[in-house]
Amino acid sequence: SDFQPFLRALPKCEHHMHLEGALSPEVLFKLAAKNNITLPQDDSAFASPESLLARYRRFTSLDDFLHYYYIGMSALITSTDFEDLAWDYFQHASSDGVCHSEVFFDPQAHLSRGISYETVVSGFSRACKRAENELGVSSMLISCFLRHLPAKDCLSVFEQEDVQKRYADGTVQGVGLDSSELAFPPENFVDLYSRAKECGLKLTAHAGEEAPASYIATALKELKVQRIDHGIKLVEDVELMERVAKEGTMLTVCPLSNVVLRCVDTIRDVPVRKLLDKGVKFSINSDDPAYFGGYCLDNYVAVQEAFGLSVAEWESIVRAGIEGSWCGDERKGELL
Ligand code: ES4
Ligand code: ZN
Repeated sequence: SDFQPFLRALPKCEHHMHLEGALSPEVLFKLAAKNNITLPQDDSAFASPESLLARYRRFTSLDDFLHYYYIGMSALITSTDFEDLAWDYFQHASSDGVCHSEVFFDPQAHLSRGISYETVVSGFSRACKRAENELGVSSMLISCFLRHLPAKDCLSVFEQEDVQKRYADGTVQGVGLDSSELAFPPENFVDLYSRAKECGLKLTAHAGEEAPASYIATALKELKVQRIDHGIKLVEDVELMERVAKEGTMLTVCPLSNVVLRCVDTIRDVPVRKLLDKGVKFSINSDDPAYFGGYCLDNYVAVQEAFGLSVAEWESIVRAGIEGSWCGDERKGELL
């Protein structure tokens, strides 16, 4: 049956989307030419946008993807580059029927290339305002810290004056933790998260994407996160799953990402049915749409094709996504 129009019309919220992950090979090549950035010449994947896209279809792991992701974003230089990238995403989101989107960005991946925090945030925040005004899509910016870097470096970026200024003025409202997972457990970031909590920021972390359920338990207990990004390994620990269900903590699940990065074999292996049956709240998200071959609605359609959910089940998923959003109650009321 053709559920696509029904799924498009649902008032969807997205909670797990990396703005740098909206950079398509085509835009990457254009920006590299404009900004005089040389792409790696020893990797034939960078011969053309087409060959790069073909390479994206053959990712073997999270780390294999991250290698290309960090090279890709090296073409982003000016605040307009960041604005255009985010605006491109918001247009896709809007045409997918996304009403509210809480979006990640990776400050350290730009600071390390000599791009200032203000350049990145001013560009992204202009796109957020434009999305609100022209598309009616509300949004929130969440700064992610790179867990493969030393925790003390993450903390010093967090404490930077220009970074603190954008938390204080409400332009950036949350903190996340991303990048390579297995070798970099959440307990390394206790100091960062306790400072972020003191500052009144929203807290989330990638956990249980490829690492075991124990990383989810630690993120909840030690980092005191309010959400878990991915969290698909939760089903390996039934007791923890029951606790997460009882506490109403939302997982931000990314089905196409999990398949492309080989965290699961097929969409059918994303634990949608188990989460529904145990009453664990989750939303469905695109993660890095330009790399994983689909925006938000593509992920909804893929879940429907694999699981054949009922209208009532879809309505409860979307309602959980609205309730689990970090927008104010007034905005939630408009979405419900
Ligand atoms: C990411 Cl899928 C995923 N996992 C961890 N870190 C990331 N950064 C961008 N996408
Ligand atoms: Zn992610």
